[in-house]
Amino acid sequence: MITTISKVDKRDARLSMAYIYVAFAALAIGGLMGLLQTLVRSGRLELPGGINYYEILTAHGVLLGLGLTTYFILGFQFAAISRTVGTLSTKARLSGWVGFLLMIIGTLFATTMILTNKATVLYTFYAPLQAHFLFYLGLTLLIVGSWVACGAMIATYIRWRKQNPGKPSPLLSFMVVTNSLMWIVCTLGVAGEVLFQLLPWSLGWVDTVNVLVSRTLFWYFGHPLVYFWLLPAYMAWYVIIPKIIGGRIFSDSLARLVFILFLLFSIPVGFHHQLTEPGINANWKFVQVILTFMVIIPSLMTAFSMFATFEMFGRLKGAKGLFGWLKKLPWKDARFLVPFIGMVAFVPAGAGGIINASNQMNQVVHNTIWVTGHFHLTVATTVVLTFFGISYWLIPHLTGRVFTKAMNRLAIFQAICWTIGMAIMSTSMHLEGLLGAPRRTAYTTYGDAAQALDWIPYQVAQAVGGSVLFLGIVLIIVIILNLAFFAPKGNQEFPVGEVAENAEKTPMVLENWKIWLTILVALILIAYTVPFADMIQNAPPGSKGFKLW
Ligand code: HAS
Ligand code: CU
Repeated sequence: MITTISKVDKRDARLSMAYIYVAFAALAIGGLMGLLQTLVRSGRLELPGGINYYEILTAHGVLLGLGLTTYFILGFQFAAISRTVGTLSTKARLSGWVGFLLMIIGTLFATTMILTNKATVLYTFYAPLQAHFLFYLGLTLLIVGSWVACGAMIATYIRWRKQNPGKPSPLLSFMVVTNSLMWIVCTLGVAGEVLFQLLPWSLGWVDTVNVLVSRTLFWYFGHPLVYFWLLPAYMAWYVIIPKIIGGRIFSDSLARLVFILFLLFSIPVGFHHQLTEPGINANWKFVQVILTFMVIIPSLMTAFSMFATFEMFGRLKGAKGLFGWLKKLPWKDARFLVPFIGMVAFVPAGAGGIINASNQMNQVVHNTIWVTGHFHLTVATTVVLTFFGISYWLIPHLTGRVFTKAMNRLAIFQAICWTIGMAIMSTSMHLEGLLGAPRRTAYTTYGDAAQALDWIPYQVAQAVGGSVLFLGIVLIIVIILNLAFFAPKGNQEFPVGEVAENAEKTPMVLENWKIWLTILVALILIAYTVPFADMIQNAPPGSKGFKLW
């Protein structure tokens, strides 16, 4: 399939850039909070002005986990849709802006409440911790805004399908639609939690909340959330990296199958975050652990596919031997190198995930800082480095500028800082977690308990890693500002890879949404109906709200 990329439509470019600006603003503020956290936990810093550790921890999680990711992904996905299935219609573009506006109002509500210490409930906003109702209202607007945006993308894809009956859609647009559908189905859970439980409770309309139901609805959303972050990175790995290195996509059908498997298995697995929680029958936890192991398969297929793409490309260039192809890859191009480091990081990151998902081992690591180490490798390294790599061609493409050699060098240095900082920080988090240190905790020596004193050196190491990472944040902001406002004018294409010549024809069944959405709903009902009914029928008395800060 050949996709020609015409010149960028300025109106579509402005829409994507609006999302991307907010993403990097969130990174700048959220990154600073991260630095402060590691310094506090090292025992070397006390926050001034009575600022609370948990307040900045909440700001860090919400701004980076929910803000940076969602805004960047929507901006990238709009660009991907507009470049592959055609310029947005006026209506779709308007929806893109309405979604953006709703999200901005929501983000302002939520951030204001966090920064005024009225919503210090962390990014998972677990009940019975109770935030100001404007925090929950803000989250609702954020979600509704993202639905409007995803709706505009799906509508643009449907327009293409109608104009091209019987043809498989461009791979990138198919991937965007899969991720958007997953997002809409999973956010129904968190929207239900916020609208029917947390909002009425924080407004005082009801006195108590069913804690187990609220957490279950959260994780019904919270796990697919992490794949909503990962899949745009996979889009870049499958479709864009082959073009950047000058190679071909290994298989269009395999890539589509991987995305369908993510759609099916991402959602009915939330219990792997609740394995230690009472009130859920062990058999149902077992069912969801099995489904969790199913969702590892598409990542293993992705690893296979990436190796295949690299090897195919290397051999074409005359590489010999088992690993000769490694020498042929364009190591000096930040648009390749930076996401590649993300891929390498995903090997230990994914292995850690498999440990987490294994019921017995979860008992060892759950609620320890090991888990924090896990998600700084997955989302904050694999995904974020890939997003940086995307930015290095996407922003110049959208702003009509070029990624200069000097910026390329700075980007490589930035990635080295990020890798070193994250390696130090995440490794010490994993090790400290194995020694039993809890996550989500400010500095304390637990009354000089011997075990707690053993943890402190790891926390100092985390502050060292965090400081190197903060340098990385400063550098990425410099690069992004350059690409958005100062780089020389030019023409950067949107790189879309082509499928290898001898590849098979893509079966249309992969694009039959009726089949996949039906299986998805069936899997969700199988995994959740009985335990969910149980949580409501046999609920203990609800809990009143707590403000522990
Ligand atoms: Fe996770 C907790 C299980 C993946 C994010 N995870 C979290 C939390 C976050 C998160 C944010 O089962 C904390 C939530 C909270 O606040 O409480 N996770 C998994 C499993 C996977 C997994 C099984 N997680 C992710 C990804 C995330 C993410 C991706 C973000 C983007 N996770 C868990 C569990 C918990 C958890 C439990 C709860 C823990 C607890 O008790 O609280 C799997 O999807 C991982 C599969 C991945 C692989 C790796 C494949 C490798 C590839 C790279 C190829 C490399 C190449 C280059 C080609 C099997 C694709 C290599 C070149 C060389 C030269 C080497
Ligand atoms: Cu999960």
